[in-house]
Amino acid sequence: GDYSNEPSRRPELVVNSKEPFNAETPPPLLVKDFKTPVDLFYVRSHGPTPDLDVSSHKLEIGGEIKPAIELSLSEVQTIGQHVTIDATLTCAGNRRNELNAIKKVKGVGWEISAIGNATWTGVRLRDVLLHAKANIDSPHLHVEFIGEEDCEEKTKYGSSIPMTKAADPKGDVLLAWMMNGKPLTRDHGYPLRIVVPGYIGARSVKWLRKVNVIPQESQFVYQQRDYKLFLPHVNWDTVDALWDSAFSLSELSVQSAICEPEKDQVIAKNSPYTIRGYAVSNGRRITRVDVSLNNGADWETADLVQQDKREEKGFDNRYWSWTLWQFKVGKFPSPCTICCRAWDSSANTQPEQARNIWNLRGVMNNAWHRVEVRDH
Ligand code: MTE
Ligand code: MO
Repeated sequence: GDYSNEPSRRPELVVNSKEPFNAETPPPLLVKDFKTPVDLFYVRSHGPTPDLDVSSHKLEIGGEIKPAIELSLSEVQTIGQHVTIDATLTCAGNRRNELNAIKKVKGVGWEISAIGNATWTGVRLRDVLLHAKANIDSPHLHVEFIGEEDCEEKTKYGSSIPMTKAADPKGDVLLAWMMNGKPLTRDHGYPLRIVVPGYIGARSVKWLRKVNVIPQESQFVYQQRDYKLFLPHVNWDTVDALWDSAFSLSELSVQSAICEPEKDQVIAKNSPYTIRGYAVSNGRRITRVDVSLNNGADWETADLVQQDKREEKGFDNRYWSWTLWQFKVGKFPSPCTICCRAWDSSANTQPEQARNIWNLRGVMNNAWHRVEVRDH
């Protein structure tokens, strides 16, 4: 790939891979704002960053849509009502480093910040599909998204979601051109990207070039290989026979993490300290976050500081934004291991040990998050 025309980036970002660019937010900055600043938002790219010209960029709607339709960004913008939705985006590989520490996994390393919360403005994918006269009532169809760039895997970036999510008016899937009220930046998909709230970030395709209505899941590696779960005993010799029967990841499970203190931080014994973190669960409301100061032997309830206000508007299970929480400690019992776990409105919670959910691709780690604190 040609990496000679990459955009400039904030020096605060923690870079996990330079080419392609993969970087995450320092955890204390992550919990400062309910909406993550765009230039501090994690970046996960599989190839060089496109530098697209909005005046010539075209979106194609095809697959079963025949003949295919070509749309400019301004034409996309006239198709439906403009909608603004708050949604957290998170990579299925978030917290991969903890799995890698147990046993080596394959994939870009991530600590706890391959996640961010933003406001997205666009038109509903549902309206675009209706405009293209797609059969949105067919439950067997899938909608595939293809990006503009050539990835390091020597293919375009492609992925899909089921029509049932794509066309669900409560699914809130957008063709978005704005993030936090400004045009998308190059790193986040300028000029147009898909945003699939509640699904793994891999489905929110950036630099969107094509939308295809197709009879089965996308055949791109990013759908068929990269984002699948296996048992802990499956290794690189045995996985080949299992790829096709394993399901492609889509909806996220319940997740939470401690952003302050950071790992190995020093907190003087018996001093006051406020623990902060995030929690999110695929549209379900976060109902409780528990914190333990002794590695899970005893638990207390954290304060939910800020969360999506969708309930006031009468919407169910569309809490796409994360919840920020805090737990104030009067006398910190350093040294200790603190941990957190979240619960959602269906009483889903997180598994105790990452080793039980270890998988060779290192995806979907939502084990209790532990942070060791020192006293000097
Ligand atoms: N879209 C394209 N075209 N190319 C990519 O590499 N990466 C995906 C998704 N969309 C990707 C893409 C993955 S794995 C994630 S987690 C999100 O974009 C990250 O979005 P962000 O970089 O805006 O945070
Ligand atoms: Mo991702």
